[in-house]
Amino acid sequence: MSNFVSVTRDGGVAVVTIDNPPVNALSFHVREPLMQALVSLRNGPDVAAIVIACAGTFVAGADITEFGKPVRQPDLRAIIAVLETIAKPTVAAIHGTALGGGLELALGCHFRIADSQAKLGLPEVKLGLLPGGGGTVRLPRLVGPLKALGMIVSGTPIGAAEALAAGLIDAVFDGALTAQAVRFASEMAGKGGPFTPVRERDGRLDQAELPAFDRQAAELAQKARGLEAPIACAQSVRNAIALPFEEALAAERELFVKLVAGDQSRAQRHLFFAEREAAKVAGKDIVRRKIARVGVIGAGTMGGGIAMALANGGFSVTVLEATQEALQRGLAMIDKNYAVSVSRGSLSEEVKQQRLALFKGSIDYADLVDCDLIVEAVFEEMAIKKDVFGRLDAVAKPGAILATNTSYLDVNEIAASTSRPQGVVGMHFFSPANIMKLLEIVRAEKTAPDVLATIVELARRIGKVPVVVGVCHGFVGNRMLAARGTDSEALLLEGATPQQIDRVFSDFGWPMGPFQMGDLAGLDIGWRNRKARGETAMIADTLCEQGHFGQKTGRGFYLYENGSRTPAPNPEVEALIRDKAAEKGIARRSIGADEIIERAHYPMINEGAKILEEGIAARASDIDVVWVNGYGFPVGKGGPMFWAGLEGLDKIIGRLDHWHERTGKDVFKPAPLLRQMAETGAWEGVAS
Ligand code: T1G
Repeated sequence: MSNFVSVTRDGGVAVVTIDNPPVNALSFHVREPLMQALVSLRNGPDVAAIVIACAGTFVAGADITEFGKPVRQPDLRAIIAVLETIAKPTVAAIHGTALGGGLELALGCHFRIADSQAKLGLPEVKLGLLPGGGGTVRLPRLVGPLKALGMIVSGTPIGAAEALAAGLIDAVFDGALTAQAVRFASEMAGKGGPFTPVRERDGRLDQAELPAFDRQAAELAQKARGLEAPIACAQSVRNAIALPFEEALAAERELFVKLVAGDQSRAQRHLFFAEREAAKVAGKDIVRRKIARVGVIGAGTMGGGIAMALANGGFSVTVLEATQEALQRGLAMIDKNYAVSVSRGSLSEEVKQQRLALFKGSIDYADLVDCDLIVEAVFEEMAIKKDVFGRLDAVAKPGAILATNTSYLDVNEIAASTSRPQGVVGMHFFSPANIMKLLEIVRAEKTAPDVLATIVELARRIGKVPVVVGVCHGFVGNRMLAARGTDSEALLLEGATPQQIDRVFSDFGWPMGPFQMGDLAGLDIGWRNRKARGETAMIADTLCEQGHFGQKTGRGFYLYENGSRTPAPNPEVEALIRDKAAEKGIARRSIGADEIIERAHYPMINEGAKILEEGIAARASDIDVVWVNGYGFPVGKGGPMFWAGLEGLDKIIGRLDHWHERTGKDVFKPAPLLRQMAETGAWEGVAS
């Protein structure tokens, strides 16, 4: 047989085992021997039943690295077609993760049994695709169209218990799964056929469900924000109800071929690998420090969210505040946040209690002496940070890691305020810290390699997407955010409106435009930062001087009547902009969407190039991971640096030169690396 597929016998049952570490992706070198095995077992006279099992985890899908290349036969559909011609019972033994093509392979079997900890799903939509191995046509036949629609459009795997209840699997076992599968298969063989392939099971496909299906599909489509895959997924599941099996299968293929060749899927596949690349820090063999107990200093919005993220990852957390009152307020907020999750059904009361049991509150630094990691989340002021780190340095045990959640300040300076700069690192969480995926891990000059490796591993353990960045003002994300916003005031003065700019951003795929985002976060935050840096923004400063900070004051760039969160145009802002433009002698004109896109996004990309030049980010793809996971850059565009490739570096440089000439602003002056990359057509020379 082959190294990747082996066949063993257990009585009359043949066990086909796939072994292609790390996740048993269905690469060509797996598919070919798998096909051979199935063909030979199909007519094997002494084979009563067949079990498909895997070493490690069940198949986690097609091999994503093969996409975009010519498909080598047999492809997955051909293998499943053979599987469905086998008259003797076939059983998939699922443990770990059965995802994408892996679940589709299992849907080609007559029966599926699973370990109680198994996860089953069709996450292709997260790669800008739809299940291309018959999943959209077979899954609805087992779980019903509405359940299938939810699973395929969300791409979120389900657990074994839910899969059993939904009719996706036939039994759940704890341990010795392959042996259980052999017993199950023998029993089925003993009962005798015929065994109905899933493709022939139409019982759950009720045309009468179409109206309800279309309503649900329409709701999901509204959330797609320009992504093609969710729409294609819904269409393909609908075909399973409305069309005969073969026609629906052919239609699925057509949609798959179109999507896999498209920019959106290329972008999302880029992000899949970029996230994994970003988590690779130099020195695979570095011994990580043991982290069991964590301390968090500050129980405000950020501190509370960070403490929850750590507890959700299974860590014991000591929350320290300056006063009892502040501590109680912080712990009450944590309790309330968990209660909200319970009320929404996304957390059980039992798990809530388990998590809360991991928290300990204190107002005494001495209670941090047994912590392996302490994360500081106090007010964003250098003097306060230094005071905290000085006190931490005095109490923390040798080898403890001291982390700061600063989003702008110089981590080298903070580290220098301790006697152990090698143990200091930045952990820049994004608000709400218990939800947002991104963690910018700031490597200071003296941060020890094992500290970095330990925090990257910890980040993955608490479900975060880690990206290691160097020290500069605003690190990668906030620094590029500033560049993106540099010209937004000029756009207003020259003729655009906040609504217009925000609409262009949401059409581009952003969850929200800069003015709505400013109102949501609070205009006073930017105002304080500008004042600290001696910078001004005429319109925003005027609003803040008038006490209009956005949603929290009911008025900002938009109006929020009666506490509503829905922004309404603010005529006073439009008048203010006109007055300021007149004051500055700026003739207002109509400004198009393209101009708005380029004057906001091109400086951002240019800043990204400078960040790469300075080594603040190791790879262009790291910048993409930061922006997609921390700032909502549209996944279908792959992140700012990937999108720059789609947009065309020559075009970007041409327009940057144009605006640099017109405005004289540095953000438009093309970075040398950008010109260099335009010659080579990609972010080469800098791993991407
Ligand atoms: N193809 C190729 N490589 C893969 C892979 C895949 N499907 N899945 C993982 N890898 C690599 C990954 O890049 C990394 O490599 C290593 O394996 C470990 O992964 C026809 C169209 C299974 C939950 O979307 O979600 O089937 O960085 O770090 O955290 O309909 O991997 O070490 O060099 O993520 O333990 C659908 C993708 C494919 C699932 C494990 N399947 N994988 O998580 O490990 S499309 C998916 C995952 C498809 C069919 C279609 C996760 C995991 P390296 P890891 P992990």
